[in-house]
Amino acid sequence: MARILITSAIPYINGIKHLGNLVGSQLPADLFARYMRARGHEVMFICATDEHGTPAELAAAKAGQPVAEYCADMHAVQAEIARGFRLSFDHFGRSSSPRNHALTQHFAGRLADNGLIREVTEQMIYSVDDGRFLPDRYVEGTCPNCGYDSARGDQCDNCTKQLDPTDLINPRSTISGSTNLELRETKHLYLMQRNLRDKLEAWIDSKHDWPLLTTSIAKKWLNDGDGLQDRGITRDLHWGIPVKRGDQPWPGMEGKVFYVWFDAPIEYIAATAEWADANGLDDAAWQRWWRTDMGAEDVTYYQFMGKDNVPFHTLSFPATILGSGEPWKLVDYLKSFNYLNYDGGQFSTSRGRGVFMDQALEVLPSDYWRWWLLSHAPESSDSEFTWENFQGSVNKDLADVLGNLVSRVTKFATAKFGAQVPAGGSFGPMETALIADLGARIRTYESLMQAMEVRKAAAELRAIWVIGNEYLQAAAPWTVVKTDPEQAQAMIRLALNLIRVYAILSQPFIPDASATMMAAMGSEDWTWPDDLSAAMRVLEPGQPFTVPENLFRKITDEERADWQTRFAGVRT
Ligand code: B3M
Ligand code: ZN
Repeated sequence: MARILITSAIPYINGIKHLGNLVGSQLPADLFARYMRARGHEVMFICATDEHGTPAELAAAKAGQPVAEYCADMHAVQAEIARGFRLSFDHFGRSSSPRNHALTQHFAGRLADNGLIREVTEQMIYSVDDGRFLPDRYVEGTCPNCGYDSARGDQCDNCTKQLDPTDLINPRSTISGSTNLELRETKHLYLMQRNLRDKLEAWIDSKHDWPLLTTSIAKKWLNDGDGLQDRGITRDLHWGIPVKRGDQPWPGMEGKVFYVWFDAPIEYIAATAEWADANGLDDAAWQRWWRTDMGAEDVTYYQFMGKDNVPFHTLSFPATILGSGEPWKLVDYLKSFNYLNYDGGQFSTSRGRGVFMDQALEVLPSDYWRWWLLSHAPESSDSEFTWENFQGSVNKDLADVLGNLVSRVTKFATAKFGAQVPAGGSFGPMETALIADLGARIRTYESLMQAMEVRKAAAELRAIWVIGNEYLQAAAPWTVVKTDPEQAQAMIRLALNLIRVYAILSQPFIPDASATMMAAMGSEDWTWPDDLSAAMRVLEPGQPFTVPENLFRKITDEERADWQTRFAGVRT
């Protein structure tokens, strides 16, 4: 039994995430966590909300709420939706937790002790009327590049140029609209990542089994000159983790907070501590996942994220960890994803384009979405959600292939032999051949799941369902029963066992349907079919079973058209 630590990139607190966000981190991480648990490993699966930074403050202001209250509410909303999608986090934490405050301040203190922090005095925009500095999105003005008059301090939405607040022409405060702005000197802390370049490079080079998408992004940032700049890790904001050196004040940094990207990845660790707290456990309980001097040397750590987050996880966060000089666990395997597009364009949170997690669950149960998203995960390239494709996958894979097999077998068996596993006959050459074929496919499925080849694993699982249907088609117990009822009983006994095995194999993808299938077979034995021949005999003659409710329904053309229209517009 191995020990597996899994983290998903932590979603920003401001608003409900869309399906593209879901498939880029939380959902594949859940797939992997479920699979690893099913194989009997000890798993710690961590996620959280990312609650700091200007987006959180601005969203709270828009909602007319104090930011702490807004974050608490939105955390509850996101946690509820995560449950709706059956995301099986061991803990869904909050980056604003006391644990993250303490750990973030601890890391900053260690980095300073190790000579890796320098103080930089710079000119920033200060709003006299608002009585505060205006970092990032707190200032708007005319883009120096294209003349667009509502460019934001960090970027122009019109021409996409990256900006500094001081680049804007005719700047104004987004808080008050005030133009009574001036440049004032302010001091910030910079993490001297450049000093850690060699260490980071050696570490990345040692990761021979990382996917190309991950290493190419890491290398690009490492070598671009641009990438490994020393990085400002503080901001003049109210909401965030106060700048402290460990538990000591940091002279000259009063009233400032750490930059959101400094504290967000530390929340992976903090959320594990929150997990221990929530379960009444001591510090050793979470440290054995994170501290190699406390038992984490035999932990394998997997991270899941969208490609835009890779630089922060291959360079910035490791720089924090390595720079601390303490024995914290570094990531062993980083699985990153491309983007999922929506119906001929991009998903967009700011424009409300696409299907958002709450809306998806209003339309159909989570298994439908899980199956489509995972079987179309944007791995080697971007992929696209279309309603036609979604309808096709659901109707074919889930309803025609899997759902149909379950309903056909259980209904026929009940009608002909009653609601118990029939006892007659014994497995013949066809059954033996199916077991051999299935066994080989399960081994392939296992290696794809282990390698986090999400799409290929889904395709293999589908193939596993298909060969069950092909067997039934060829064996035709509904015909055989007329001439050789004993043999037909053996076939049905095999098919009922097959349903149970499918429940186990499919559970990481479609947990609700799997639970329904297992319950219908009257079993609670989720043992992974290492020995398939034995697994196909677990349901013994006389074992009662039931006909489950229709596992999956088909999506009609009318519904598809309706949803297409409904989600084409802008979410309000
Ligand atoms: N919240 C960005 C995102 O949701 C950011 C990830 C943080 S991971 C530590 O894509
Ligand atoms: Zn512009």
